[in-house]
Amino acid sequence: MTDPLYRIQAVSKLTGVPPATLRAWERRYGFPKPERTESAYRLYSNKQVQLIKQLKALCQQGLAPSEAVKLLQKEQFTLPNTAQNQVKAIVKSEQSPQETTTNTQPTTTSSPTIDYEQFTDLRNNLMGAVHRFDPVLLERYTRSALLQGSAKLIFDHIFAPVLVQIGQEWHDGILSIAQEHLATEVIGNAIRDLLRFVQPDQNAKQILLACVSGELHLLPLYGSAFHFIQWGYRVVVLGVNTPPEALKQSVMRLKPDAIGLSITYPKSFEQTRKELPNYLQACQGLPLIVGGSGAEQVADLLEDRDAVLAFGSPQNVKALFEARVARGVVS
Ligand code: B12
Repeated sequence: MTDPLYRIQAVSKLTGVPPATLRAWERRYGFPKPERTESAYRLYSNKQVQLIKQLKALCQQGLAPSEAVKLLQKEQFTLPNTAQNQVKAIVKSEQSPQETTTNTQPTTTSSPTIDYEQFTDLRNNLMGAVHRFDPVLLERYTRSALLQGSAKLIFDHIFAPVLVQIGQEWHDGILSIAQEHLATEVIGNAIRDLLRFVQPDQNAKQILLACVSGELHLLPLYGSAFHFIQWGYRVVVLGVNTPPEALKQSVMRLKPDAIGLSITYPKSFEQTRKELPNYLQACQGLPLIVGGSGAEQVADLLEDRDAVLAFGSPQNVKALFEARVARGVVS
């Protein structure tokens, strides 16, 4: 157990559960089992306080304490290594001083006092709900995630790592298509809400974001949307699988200030390469930025085309992008 901090009275105050009930849960179900001081006082960790809050909430919704304890114990599985590493990488990038200097909006700035352990619990709970294929629990944990901090923080620390893990488990045959779809739908709705809430006002510059034809990886596009919002842009997300013709119509109609294309792993890179001139044409001289883990596959076609390849640190990409936007429409 990490950082045992709270005596039973403090836990009772924090959770609203009387000390007698906490002792009874421990006696009957061994859950949660606090450490003891030398003089045998109970000492609870942050994580245990969160578990007690969840146990209380489940009981209030009508579950017997024994059932609620079983449910919570089931959900305390650890993340596979790959996902854990990704979570760490994302947390690290969020904490790096370089990254924080790119924050231009107070609404999306991270705070040094964030309790990351709390996010681990939430991620595990969300994964538990997906494994159980329980839409009600999934919805509930998704909603509680929305209360955890700024939009970018929630996306980077909770929703993105969970969806990456879900994608990974789907790729590995652990999760079914139905489980993946349910999670993408519920968490996707929450991400779209977050994007709406943190958009700058109508006077801000606008960027149109789309995935190339045959590209179904939407999460990276959402990730890029949070970057653009941080940089002060309003984003319009066209979504996955957007052919050049559809982009062209949207550009003509919406008259954005810039266009962003996302490439992760489309159905055929050959098709993407073939269509790239049409995408460039669809932009009608407006600034184009191309990103995503598959963007390098078309990098050679972007040379001398006055388009930005999103490669390197966010600061670097931001500087390149702003320089291109400053040049405006080029024929
Ligand atoms: C989630 C996922 C899925 C989900 C997608 C859900 C969704 N709605 O997005 C599902 C399960 C549906 C899926 C399906 C497939 N997937 Co998949 N998927 C993944 C997974 C696990 C995570 C990708 C992700 O979302 N990362 C999170 C985001 C936030 O990452 P990001 O790229 O870092 O995004 C940032 C930057 O790239 C940048 N960025 C992105 N776009 C843009 C755009 C602009 C303009 C800018 C400036 C920046 C920018 O900003 C973002 C935020 O910082 C990866 C494996 C992995 N662990 O990475 C495989 C992975 C990408 N998938 C893969 C494959 C092969 C597929 C399938 C083709 C499999 C199949 N046989 O059917 C299908 C179909 C996809 C298709 N045709 O498009 C492969 C690709 C292989 C490769 N060589 O690259 C991977 C790598 C898995 C693997 N190891 O084989 N997948």
